[in-house]
Amino acid sequence: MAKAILVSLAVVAFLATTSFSAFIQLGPFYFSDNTLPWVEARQACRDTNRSLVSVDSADKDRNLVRLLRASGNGAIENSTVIKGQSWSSGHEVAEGVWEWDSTHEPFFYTRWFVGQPDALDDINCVYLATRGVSDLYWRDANCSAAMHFICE
Ligand SMILES: [Ca+2]
Repeated sequence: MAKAILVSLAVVAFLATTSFSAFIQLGPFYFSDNTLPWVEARQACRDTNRSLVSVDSADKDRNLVRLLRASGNGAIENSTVIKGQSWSSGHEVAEGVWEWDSTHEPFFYTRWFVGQPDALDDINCVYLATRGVSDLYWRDANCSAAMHFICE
């Protein structure tokens, strides 16, 4: 009995520490099927030799929005590949100092949603908002929140 419980615990521990992310590809971008906190999402991208997406230029931003709109009858929310709010590699290295983790570049290009980012100590990671008219505008959230994510 005790042995069976130990084996069960070992299986649960294995499942808890291993990500089984599946992705749908659209152009150079890979959209996760599952949700993870930011650090785990970053690792899930690394596990496939990719990085969390860095929206570090207007061209890349436009391409991402264009591809998603095309896959969703003109609306990102209708896209068949993006499942919801999605982590990017953007995060704060110090309060008010934003960086693309994948490239370690500061934010030169930005497309924050109105009123964003929140200037809060525990809100330090950037996600791309898909709901309503958000159109992948950037918002910051607590990095421990489980969200979908985009690798490249
Ligand atoms: Ca913050």
